[in-house]
Amino acid sequence: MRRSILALAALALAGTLLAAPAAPAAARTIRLGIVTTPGSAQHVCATRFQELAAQRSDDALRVKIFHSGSLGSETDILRQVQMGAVDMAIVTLGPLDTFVPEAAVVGFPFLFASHEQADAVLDGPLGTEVLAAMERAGFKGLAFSENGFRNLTNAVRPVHAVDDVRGLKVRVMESALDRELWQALGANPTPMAWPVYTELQQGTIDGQENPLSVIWLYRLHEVQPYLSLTGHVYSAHVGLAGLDWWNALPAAERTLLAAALRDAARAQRAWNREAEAGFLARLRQAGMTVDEHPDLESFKARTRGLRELPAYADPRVRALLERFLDATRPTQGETR
Ligand code: EAX
Repeated sequence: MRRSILALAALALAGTLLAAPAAPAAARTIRLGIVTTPGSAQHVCATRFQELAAQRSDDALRVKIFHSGSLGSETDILRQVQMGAVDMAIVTLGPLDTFVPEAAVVGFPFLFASHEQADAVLDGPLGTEVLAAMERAGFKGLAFSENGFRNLTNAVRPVHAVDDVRGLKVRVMESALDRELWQALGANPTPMAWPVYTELQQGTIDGQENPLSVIWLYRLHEVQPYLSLTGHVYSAHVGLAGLDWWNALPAAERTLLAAALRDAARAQRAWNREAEAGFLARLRQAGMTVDEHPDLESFKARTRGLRELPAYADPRVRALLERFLDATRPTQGETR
């Protein structure tokens, strides 16, 4: 008896010694894809998520971040998540709308008047509905982080009013909505995957639109002399997982990961907002001509009727858009 206990103890000890150093028994590596580079909004959220997941699981949940286009474009990343080749992703909502038409609702021009309003709606029941709609395309939508309000840059002329946009070749995301939107604004929109520095440099396209952090991080000031603070669309990011992969996880891991991503998204949004003024100062210092107060009324006059766009033709999507418009209805004196 004594001997067998000793033998068992020895076996257990040997087992401990042979085990990989400090790796908890159930360690899991989670492959997460983003298109952008370290320092970007997606990367800030991804690294915070990585830290929180590791901390809260005693290092059992290890997020491996694939970044800088190593998995292709955001559209490519989404396809890989659908197929299970990648477990999770943080992507811009634009390219998601070709998979999940409800995503186009969030990108309606001049929908949100402020960050606070975007948070209230996207963290509330309407945002939850958009996340839930992702299941129909094989995604588990988990949390909204942010890219920010998008602004137009170009190399041809200062853009003050919407008529200045006429005929500009503007790169847009691979999004159903964005092509229709920029056509309605009078531009000549060209859908392209990110990044687009070379195309701007070579003049294949005249302009593009993105939040200030992206314009700075991708050094677009080197090839785009004019920046107009149009803030025409609030560009959300979404953290999501492949639905089948997600459903196969133990419930406790799903709970931990969902909370970690939500917390990471909140921290990322705060970071983004704090950093924005600094990006504007740097872009100006780098020589960009900035129109801080473009004639937004002229843009809004053109975008008001856009609920009739094909991107909102599906009655389910249209109904959701109407509810978003109701929830964000401007108060007296403000305009959308
Ligand atoms: O996330 O494709 C885009 O314009 C995105 O905003 C860009 O990848 C930054």
